[in-house]
Amino acid sequence: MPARIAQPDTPPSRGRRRVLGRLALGSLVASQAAAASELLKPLEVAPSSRVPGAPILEHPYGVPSPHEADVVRRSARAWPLPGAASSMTPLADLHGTLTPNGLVYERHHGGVPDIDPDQHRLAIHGLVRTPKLFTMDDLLRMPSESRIHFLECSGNTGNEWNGPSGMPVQLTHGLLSCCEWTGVRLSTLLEEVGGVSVSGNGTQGGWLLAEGADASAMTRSLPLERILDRALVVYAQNGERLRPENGYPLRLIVPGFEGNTNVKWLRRLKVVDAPLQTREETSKYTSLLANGTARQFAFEMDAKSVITRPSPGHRLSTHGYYPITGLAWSGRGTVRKVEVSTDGGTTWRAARLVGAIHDRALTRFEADWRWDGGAAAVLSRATDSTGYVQPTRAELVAARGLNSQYHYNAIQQWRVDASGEVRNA
Ligand SMILES: Nc1nc2c(c(=O)[nH]1)N[C@H]1C(S)=C(S)[C@@H](COP(=O)(O)O)O[C@H]1N2
Ligand SMILES: [Mo]
Repeated sequence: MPARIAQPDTPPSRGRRRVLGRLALGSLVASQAAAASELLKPLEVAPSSRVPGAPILEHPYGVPSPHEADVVRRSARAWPLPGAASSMTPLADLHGTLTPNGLVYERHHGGVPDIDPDQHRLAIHGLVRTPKLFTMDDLLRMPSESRIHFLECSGNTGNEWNGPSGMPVQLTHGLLSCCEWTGVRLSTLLEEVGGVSVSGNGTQGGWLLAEGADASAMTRSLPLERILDRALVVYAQNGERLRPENGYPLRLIVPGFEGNTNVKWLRRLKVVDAPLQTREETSKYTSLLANGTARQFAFEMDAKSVITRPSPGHRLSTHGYYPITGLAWSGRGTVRKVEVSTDGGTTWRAARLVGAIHDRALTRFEADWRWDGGAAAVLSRATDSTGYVQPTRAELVAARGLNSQYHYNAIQQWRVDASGEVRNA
């Protein structure tokens, strides 16, 4: 298990502090008066209209505006092993629910391999009727499916188990992304190898061993019955082929299951009749409970939510209206409801769910708020389609103890002080 996370190696507030006051209605009213008198004379020609713009093809592959240069992945920690690394999604600066490919969080156990798609093969073998090797061309010629799903590392937010870490939302919740994934259904591939022939001696429908072609050869056993109706073997994310760091040319997507089961650089699927007890499901990715027993195969990521604006590092510059916005998700279905509190959890009210609500996908919520200038504490609480309600930290610790870093999904509070400073305290 990785050592506990120390203070971030990047300052908790970003280089360019975002002052949320630009969005405040209070300042809008003041600036509207100035703007109204401005409008009595003809509008100036915009300086950017006086000169030709940059030529086309300056960037054959487009890049963000240089003004957004600090919206990048960051890491909360230095990893002790070569190739082991993670980088986190800048949640506070994103809008809607999809994560741009260049900002999808990364977690590698053995570095990013360089794989030639023409040489890459996917083997499907074990308890199947006709084992087969698939080329990328074979897979691209099969019926495809595109679905929007979140991906969350089971270690996400592990730094809050012992109370507020002081970190900003990127470093507390940024092992979280959401993409439209395109590929072939696992069930279609299993039909292609003639179906599974599991012996059925008490193992309920068989398990699937998935293995990556990276230096860590990430290997997990998955219960077939629970994933067959939604697992995908994907070659594309958000409309383009997978990025190298996200599994190019092929990865497994198991919607709602903890990040590490979504094996990247996928080279092998073996149908077996019982879990293989690999390193990643025994020594790693099990949770030691307070009573000394271990919680193993805790696949689903439980319902969770977090406020992304305002969040630590932001400063509210004027009193008045602020939207409280953030993300909610559940590994067990859809988000049914998000409530927010601005008084530390004493009173709650329903937030709006903005945009389409997809199964096992990030869902954007927004609530209206007037900041009167006093101290406040903003929180969000998700309820999913199973009726499960996101727990408080005290409830979570009572159930799981403090021995494990994994599957932390408690309600997260951000404090706003009288100066408008937002902190994770
Ligand atoms: N082959 C392989 N697959 C892997 C990993 C890895 O190191 N090697 N990391 C896992 C972990 S722990 C997570 S959280 C997700 C991260 O996926 P991402 O880097 O695309 O965000 O991939 C999983 N799949
Ligand atoms: Mo992970």
